[in-house]
Amino acid sequence: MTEYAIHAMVWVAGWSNAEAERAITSAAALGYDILEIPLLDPDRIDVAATRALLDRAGIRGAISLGLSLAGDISSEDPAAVRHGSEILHKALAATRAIGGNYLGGVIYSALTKYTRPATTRGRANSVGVIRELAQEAARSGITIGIEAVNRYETNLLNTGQQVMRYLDDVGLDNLIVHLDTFHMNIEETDGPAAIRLCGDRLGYFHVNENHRGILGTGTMHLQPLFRALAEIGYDRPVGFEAFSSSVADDVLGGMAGIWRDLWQDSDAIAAGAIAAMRREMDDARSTMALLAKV
Ligand code: LER
Ligand code: MN
Repeated sequence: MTEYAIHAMVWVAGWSNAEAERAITSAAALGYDILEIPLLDPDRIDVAATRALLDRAGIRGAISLGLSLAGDISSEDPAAVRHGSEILHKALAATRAIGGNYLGGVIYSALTKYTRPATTRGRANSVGVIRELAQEAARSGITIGIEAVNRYETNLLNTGQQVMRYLDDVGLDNLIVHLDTFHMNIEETDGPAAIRLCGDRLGYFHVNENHRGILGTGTMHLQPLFRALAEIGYDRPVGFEAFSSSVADDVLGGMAGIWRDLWQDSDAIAAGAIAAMRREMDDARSTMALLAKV
């Protein structure tokens, strides 16, 4: 059974206990299985309270983040690499403490617009830190997700193919490719082909409209993407993301360029998204089953 996830910033900008309660109870009430908590600063989470809220709501937490330049593990500056590594290990501890099994996102570089290409030494630094992180994560059964994002949010991994090469270099099996329709729409030559190429290494899939607003109101064609997911037998999480300046915080909102007020009614867009994702996934699986009989 596919698990459906949703990014907490559909409801809240921060993670006070009141914000945690709002996002967790709202996601659970709409039938989501996983709430993805953005944790750019892992010191700012009350893990015990978060875990209690998740347990009470009967859903699981996942942690995602984008590193800042001060913690850029793809840098050649040892202080930045060290700081980034500390952030990631704290985020891993938080993932474990809330009972989660997934830590991912732009954890391999800063989430920012670079003005220079990644360097060989910087990439090697990134691979080294992620290898250590994944080794530790494996001890608690946690999967590490490497999310390909567009050129304005990293200079290191913009496509699924690049992520697969990076994973080959890390060389461990608790890492997966994380794709996102918003970024794929900008960077992939052919979205469904990218999904097929990643195959069973695809482990997390973000669904976004092309403008990151209300699903179904933009130009994103979900059908071919979900058919490709069905074709590869994808049965891992499918997660909804949407960002609006009326909710997003200054930090992640600033990093991801969330300048416009694209929606206000969080519950309504979250309800529409889970219905759309379920419909697309179910239709795609039925179509594949019919085609298999031809
Ligand atoms: C960044 O643009 C992104 O896609 C998100 O998954 C970051 O949390
Ligand atoms: Mn994403």
